Amino acid sequence: MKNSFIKSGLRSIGVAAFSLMLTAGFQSAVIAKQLTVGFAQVGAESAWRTAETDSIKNEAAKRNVNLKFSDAQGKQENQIKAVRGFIAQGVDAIIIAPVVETGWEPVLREAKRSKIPVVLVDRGIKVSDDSLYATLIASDFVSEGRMAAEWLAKKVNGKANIVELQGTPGAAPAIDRKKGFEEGIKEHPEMKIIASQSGDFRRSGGKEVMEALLKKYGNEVTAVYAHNDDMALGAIQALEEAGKKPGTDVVVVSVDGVKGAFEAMVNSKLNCTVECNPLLGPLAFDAVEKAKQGEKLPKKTIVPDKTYDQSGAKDVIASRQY
Ligand code: GYE
Repeated sequence: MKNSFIKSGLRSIGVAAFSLMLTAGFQSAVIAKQLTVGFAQVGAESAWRTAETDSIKNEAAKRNVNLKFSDAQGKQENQIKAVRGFIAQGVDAIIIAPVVETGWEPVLREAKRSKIPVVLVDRGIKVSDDSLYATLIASDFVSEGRMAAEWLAKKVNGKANIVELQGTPGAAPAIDRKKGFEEGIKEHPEMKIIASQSGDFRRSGGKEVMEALLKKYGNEVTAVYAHNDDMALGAIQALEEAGKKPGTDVVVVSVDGVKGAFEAMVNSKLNCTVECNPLLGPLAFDAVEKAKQGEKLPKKTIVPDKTYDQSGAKDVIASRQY
């Protein structure tokens, strides 16, 4: 009697232990399920962009995510095609760095219908229904433009003839960095934008536009505001080739804070850069994981920025990660 009681007790403990093992095994299988994530990248127009791509790729590898990478070569139609491809493959989530702000509704609706969460990185979009994406992780570009304007205003004592080198037409950072800068110089009536053209966020674009504008305006130009460092570096080259001393004869300010900008500040050719952090991989995959778990995310996470100029460049250049 006693014996059979103990036996049945042991049996039920055994059953309980076995079922516990099964649940634990099942749970770890669920946790370990490898995520497949599509990343629709803009292209490789700038050092910033390459740093962002590396950050996303490295973080995917760290988290054992199967990453499907697509380079749209600067064209929205390629990005849309890539996103449609990701949907057709049934990926678990999609990360998009949208080339331009508009034109996203149809493809995002397709992703939503397929229940694939979309995480936007670095550039915002304009849609009437913000449930079409889970979250946006980006800098505040208006504030970057304002910070560049404020720094320049101090440097030139509120007086300058400025050449503005814009980013890609229709891209959020081009629109907002222009807006913020214009707001920032408004209270300085003697700060004027004498010419404003797109250099497409590329070094070659910055150089070509600057060459043409120098031919047209010559010595009138006293400052350059570039929407990114690559264009500023191109403009610096054009200024030097025209026999000018960038950083001295013409004040140059830009946005991003890439290594090349710090080198140019150490060499006194670039005056100031407003940092825009491209290392978005960890935040992007945190968002992907949360969205997959059904967590509600804030519509926007703002990455903080900081202004750097020649005075501090030497001290921090070695510690810059991109
Ligand atoms: O500033 C620029 C670029 O979208 C914030 O894109 C990004 C911008 C960055 O290529 O260099």
